[in-house]
Formats: sequence, structure tokens, C-alpha cells
Amino acid sequence: MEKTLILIKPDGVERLLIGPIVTRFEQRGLKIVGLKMLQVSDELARRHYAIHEGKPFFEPLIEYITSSPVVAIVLAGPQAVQAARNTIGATRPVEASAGTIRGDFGLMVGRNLVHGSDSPENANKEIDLWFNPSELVDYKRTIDTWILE
Ligand code: D4T
Repeated sequence: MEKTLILIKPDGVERLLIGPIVTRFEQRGLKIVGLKMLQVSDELARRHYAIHEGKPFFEPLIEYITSSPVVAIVLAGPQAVQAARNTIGATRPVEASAGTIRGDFGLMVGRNLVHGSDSPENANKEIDLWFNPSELVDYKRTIDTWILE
């Protein structure tokens, strides 16, 4: 099963949207195999967003992601990366379809609520960055008979 890293960003936490956001992924059928809340350090933020270093939005992005706690989640499922990104919606919330998390809860790119890995390769790197292997749980869900064929 493919895995993906999700972050509920500080605006999602502060706006009391942890529950509604987690529910979207659960209802989709994606399996939660890791979940924790943490205050992101400046170092972790810079490593996570290293690809954007030097861009005009980089420093505000670091300030945003370290401004309040985040909830980090590992989801597993068939094509979990693509499924989660479709559930999250376009990077710019105004362009995100209604029914997606960003399309339903957001307006601005610098307050776009959720991160989702953009490829299976990056997902594995990000999971290594955010989680210790001992924090991931391998378990069977009986409900999967009705979600997976
Ligand atoms: P993340 O990585 O947070 O899931 O967002 P996306 O995968 O949808 O988008 P991204 O990597 O291109 O951007 C990372 C992060 O930077 C913020 N951002 C992005 C911004 O503030 N201004 C911008 O112009 C862009 C392109 C939003 C998400």
C-alpha cells in the first residue's frame, strides 16, 4: 500500500478544523497509520520546504508553518498520494474545487490548511523526515473488506 504524509497546518489547528479535515480522509477510506501533534521547529520547516528556498514566499511559509502546532498524519491506501491530493484540492484555495478541503475551507495560498506529499518518492522522504519508524502502526482494519476490492 502506498503511503503519504499529510500536515494539518497551523490555520487548520487554530480554526478548530482538525476533526473535519481528518474526517475527510477517513471517509475517503484512507487508513491512518501515524498521527501526532507537534510544534514545528525552524529547522524541520526549512528541511521540509527546502525545495522552495529562495522563492519570495519561502520566509513567510516558514513563519506560517512554525506559528502554531501542526498535526502530522501518515495515510496508507491504493494511490494514497493522488487520492489525498485530490481530497485536499489545488494549492490556491480559490482555484480548488468545491468539495475539497481547500475549496471548502480556504481562500488564500498562504493559509491553505493542509499539506499532502506530491509523489510516492517524496512521500517516503517526508515520512522519514517527520516520523520515527516506531511511530507508524501496522494493523488490519476489518472495514477494509468494504473499501478495498
Ligand atoms: P503543500 O506543499 O503545502 O502541500 O502545497 P502544494 O504541494 O499544494 O504546493 P507547493 O508545494 O507548490 O507550495 C508549497 C507551499 O507554499 C505555499 N505557497 C506556494 C505560497 O505561499 N505562495 C505561492 O505562490 C506558492 C506556489 C503554499 C504551499
